[in-house]
Amino acid sequence: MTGTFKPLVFSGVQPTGNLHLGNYLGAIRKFVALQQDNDCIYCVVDLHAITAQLVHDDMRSQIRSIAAAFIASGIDPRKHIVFNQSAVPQHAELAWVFNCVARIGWMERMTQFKDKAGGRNAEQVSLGLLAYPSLMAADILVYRATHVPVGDDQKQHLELARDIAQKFNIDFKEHIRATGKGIDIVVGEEPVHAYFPMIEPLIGGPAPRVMSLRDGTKKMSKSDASDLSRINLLDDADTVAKKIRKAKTDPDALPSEVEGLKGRPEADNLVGIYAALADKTKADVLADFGGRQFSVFKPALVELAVEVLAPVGAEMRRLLGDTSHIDAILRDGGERARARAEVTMNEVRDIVGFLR
Ligand code: AQP
Repeated sequence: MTGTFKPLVFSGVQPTGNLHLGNYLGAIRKFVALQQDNDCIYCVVDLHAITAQLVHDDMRSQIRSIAAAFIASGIDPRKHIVFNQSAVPQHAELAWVFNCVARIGWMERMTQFKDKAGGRNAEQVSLGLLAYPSLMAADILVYRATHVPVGDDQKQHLELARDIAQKFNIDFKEHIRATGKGIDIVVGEEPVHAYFPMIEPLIGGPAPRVMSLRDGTKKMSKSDASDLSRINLLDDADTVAKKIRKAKTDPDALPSEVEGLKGRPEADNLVGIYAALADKTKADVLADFGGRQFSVFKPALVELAVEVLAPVGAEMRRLLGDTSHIDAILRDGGERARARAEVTMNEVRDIVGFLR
């Protein structure tokens, strides 16, 4: 008889720089929506933050800032779990097991590794940067989480996490049976006796990959040298207005059909942002703005962006004014996460065959 894993949502955000609209629409806003009907664990992934750059002088304030963004956006830390990754050492322990399950070639094929390593030789990038997806798989699977809301840029890492889970399930098949902790599931057409679930990425909506305001072919990113390329959650209304006003566009009016956005990356991006902020589809937005010039659309986008983001920014500032509150939330979340992760790790230790 086949079964299913208990649904559990997990996701994380790195404490590396100011959160921007891409993080908000691609991830955090989805976290908030999912908490209504699901058990959710949301993590500030500080261990990931040292993969690309080792020394951070403001790590603690960055961690608090991400946690504040979660809470300010509407995540309930009492009903769900909000914590920072380094408070739960089981993430790193499971990542080590996964480092031994995964193959080096799988890691070397990751687009994000190739982009971040940027042709530099192996002496200049950390081993952690290469192994990053293995830690990401452990973040999710140490809770045996089933659903992961992320932006489109993380799709490849989640596919890799599925490969790691699948290889673990196959390599340790007999050991999993012996512990009685696995369940029979179907993967594709195949029945599999699984300890780890096949993670389902939750990517989608009208803005799964928010692009730079300066170049519609590049992802909006914390590390872009130009601050005009992104809207930060802590930008004030004037700054948001200035950035949208200066956003690159083309000279044509907006089309009436979504098809008409093809080959117009900047227009497509701004329409997607509007749709995501308004909880509409791109087709809905074009039904209202088709045939209009950017001189009409941009002010409407400014108004909407400020309406949605200003309360989040204001609440973040308020929360960050008293760090003891945020620290208490993270401490409590860390304790609850640790208790859950230890259940999985004890079972993994038994499955692998470590003596405890
Ligand atoms: N532009 C984006 N559009 C949609 N979603 C995005 N995410 C990031 N950028 C976009 C999603 O936000 C979540 C947290 O991201 P992260 O901080 O863990 O990592 P990141 O992808 O490395 O963020 P940045 O801004 O792109 O940083 P740098 O500049 O260092 O590369 C994830 O769910 C991610 O998909």
